[in-house]
Amino acid sequence: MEVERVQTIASLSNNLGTIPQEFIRSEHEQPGKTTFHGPVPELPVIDLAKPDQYQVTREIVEASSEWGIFQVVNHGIPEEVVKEFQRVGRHFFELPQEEKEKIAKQPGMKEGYGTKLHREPEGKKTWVDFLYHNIWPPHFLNYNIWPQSPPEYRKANDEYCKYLVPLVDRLFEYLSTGLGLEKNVLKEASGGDNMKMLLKINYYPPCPRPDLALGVAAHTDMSTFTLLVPNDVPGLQVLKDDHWVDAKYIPNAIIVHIGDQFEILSNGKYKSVWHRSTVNKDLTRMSWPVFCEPPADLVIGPLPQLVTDENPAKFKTKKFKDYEYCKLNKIPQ
Ligand SMILES: O=C(O)CCC(=O)C(=O)O
Ligand SMILES: [Fe+2]
Repeated sequence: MEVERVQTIASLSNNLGTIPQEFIRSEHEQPGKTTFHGPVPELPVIDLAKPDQYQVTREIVEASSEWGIFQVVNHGIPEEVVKEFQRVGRHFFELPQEEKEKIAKQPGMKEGYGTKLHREPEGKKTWVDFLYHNIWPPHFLNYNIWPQSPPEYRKANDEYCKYLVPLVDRLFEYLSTGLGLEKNVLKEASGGDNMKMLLKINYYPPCPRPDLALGVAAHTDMSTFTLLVPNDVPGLQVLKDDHWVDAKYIPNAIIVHIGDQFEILSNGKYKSVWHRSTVNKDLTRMSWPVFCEPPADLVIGPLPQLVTDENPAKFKTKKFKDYEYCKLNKIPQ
């Protein structure tokens, strides 16, 4: 099946100065009309190297409860490791189209190169192509769906994971102790060593009408949490107190999104963040979210330790795959 990629549409649109009708969001979504420009507090930035680790825990708990998102600095992933990981990802998207199509996402598959085919309820499309593949745990990886070019692709991803996995574990511990629980509780409740990490690379080509289009429409992630590195073209927006606010680009920071599964496990103490992304008139924006997900058959619900008569369960308990099915098909949970 021939699929039209946004990258191709973009190269035609840039000459015309307009975008196809199906990319023009309805007014209540258009970034030109809905981006908040008033004074707003900035997304919390948390320095993980602070000597007072109790303070770090407090800041993470506060950010996860108030915002559902924060940026971490001094996180232990070397800058050159991130740069190389980003370089190889960008290289893939700059390959000739037929090369990319070799790993095109097949219907029903989660992994592969793709473009959102289904229109959203309002009939609109988003200005992005993407690549999905798992990056952890090693026994779960299918290298057939990984880019073969550049040749350093696999090494750069392995190297990124070498640092990302300990960071994920560390964040699990802060978030667990921050709920008054033993440090291993949240990780175990998310599948322990069977927890999966799914990489998505978003490629947002330049767009002649960034005021009208969206890269990714408003959503919450269904992960436990998501760790994202963007390139230096800003575009992430977060819904805070009913306003769409820009996330500031901080070189070398990692952006941590609380996803639906942490909201559920914490019985609502941590908030899964509504976010979306905008696109740029002249520059290609890219982002590399890693979704930390429970195994499909794991049952997730509010942790019993957090449910009391005064604080009854706010969410249903169900298998992650059932949650995912409802979310993807827009069926109430
Ligand atoms: O590009 C971004 O900054 C956000 C992407 C995102 O939210 C997603 O792919 O789930
Ligand atoms: Fe997201």
